[in-house]
Amino acid sequence: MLRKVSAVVLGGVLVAAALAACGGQERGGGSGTGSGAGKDDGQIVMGFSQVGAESGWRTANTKSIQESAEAAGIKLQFSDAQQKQENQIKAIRSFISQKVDIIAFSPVVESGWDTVLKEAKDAGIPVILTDRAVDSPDKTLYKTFIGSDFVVEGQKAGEWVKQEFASASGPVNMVELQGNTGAAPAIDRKEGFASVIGSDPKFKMLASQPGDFTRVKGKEVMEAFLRANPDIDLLYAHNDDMGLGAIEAIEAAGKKPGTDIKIVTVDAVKDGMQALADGKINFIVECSPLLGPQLMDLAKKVVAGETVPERVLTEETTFTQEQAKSALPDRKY
Ligand code: GZL
Repeated sequence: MLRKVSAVVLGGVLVAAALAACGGQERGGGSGTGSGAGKDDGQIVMGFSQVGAESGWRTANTKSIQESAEAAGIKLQFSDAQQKQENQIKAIRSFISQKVDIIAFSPVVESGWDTVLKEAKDAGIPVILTDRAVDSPDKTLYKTFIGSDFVVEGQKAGEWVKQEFASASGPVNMVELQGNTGAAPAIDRKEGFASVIGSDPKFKMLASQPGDFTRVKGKEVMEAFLRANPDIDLLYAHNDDMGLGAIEAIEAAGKKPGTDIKIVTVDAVKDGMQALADGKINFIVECSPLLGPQLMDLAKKVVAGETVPERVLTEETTFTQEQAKSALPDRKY
C-alpha cells in the first residue's frame, strides 16, 4: 500500500516538473541563453542571421539592428553568414536548438527556406523577415516582412534614366551591375528598371552581370564591360558599392564617370552620396538600412502574441547631385 501511495506521489511530482518545463518552452522559446534567464527575467532573446558584411549598406543595417536591440532590452544572438545560404540555415537551426524567443533574418537569396522555416514553426518560434523576402508561398512560415519595395526602387532608377536621356535620339547604350544572383533586391531591381525602360527601343542593354553588391566585383565586371563595349552611355548599378567599384574602372579606362558614362545606383550610403555630390554618380535611389527600431518593436509585439501587419514598408526617397550636397552633413549612414 505504502509503495502504491509513494508511487502516486512521485508520479505527481514528475508530471508537475514536466509541465513546468513544458510551460517554459510554450511561452515562446524558453531562455535562449542557455542560462535559464530568458523570459523568466522578461528579457526577449532574438536570433538574428545577417547576410554578411558585403557593403556599406549592410554595415549600417547591422549597426542599426545591434544598437536597437540594446536600446530595446532585447538579447541579440547575432550571426554573420558571409553571404552563404548554408550558413544562414545553420544559424537558424542553432537558434531553434537554443530555444530563442524569436528569429529574424535577411535571406541572402529568395529560395530554399521552407524546410528550415517549417522547423522554426514546429518549434513554436516566430520568424520575422528583415530587409529581403523569401519566395515561399506559405505565408504562415513568418509573421511579417519589413523592408523596401525593390521593384519600385528599380522603377525610380528607370524613370530617371528616361528623363535624363529624353532628348537623346539614341541608341542609349547601357550596362547593369546586378546584386548577387537569386537575391530579392537583385531580381526586383532588375525587373523594376526593365519595366520602365524596356518599352523604349532607343535604350539598349549591352550587358547585365552580377557584381554581388561588392566594390571589388563591381570594379572587375565593369572592367570587362569596358573592354567589350567602347561606347557605354549609362551604368545602372543595384547598389552604391558596385557603382563605386565601377567608377575606379571607368577612371582607369581614361573616362569621366558621371560625364562620359552616367551612373545611377541604389542605397544612398555616405560614400555613394559623396560620389554623387562630387559629380561621379548622377542619381541615387535611397534604400534605408535603418530597420532596427521597427524590427525590435515588431519583435516585442510578436512575442507578446499581438497581431502585426504582414508587410512593413520602409520610407525612402531619391537624390540628385544638388540634393546630395545638402543632405550629406546629416546622413546617419
Ligand atoms: C537592400 C539590401 C542590399 C543593398 C546592398 O535592402 O538587401 O544588400 O542594396 C546590400 O547594398 O548588400
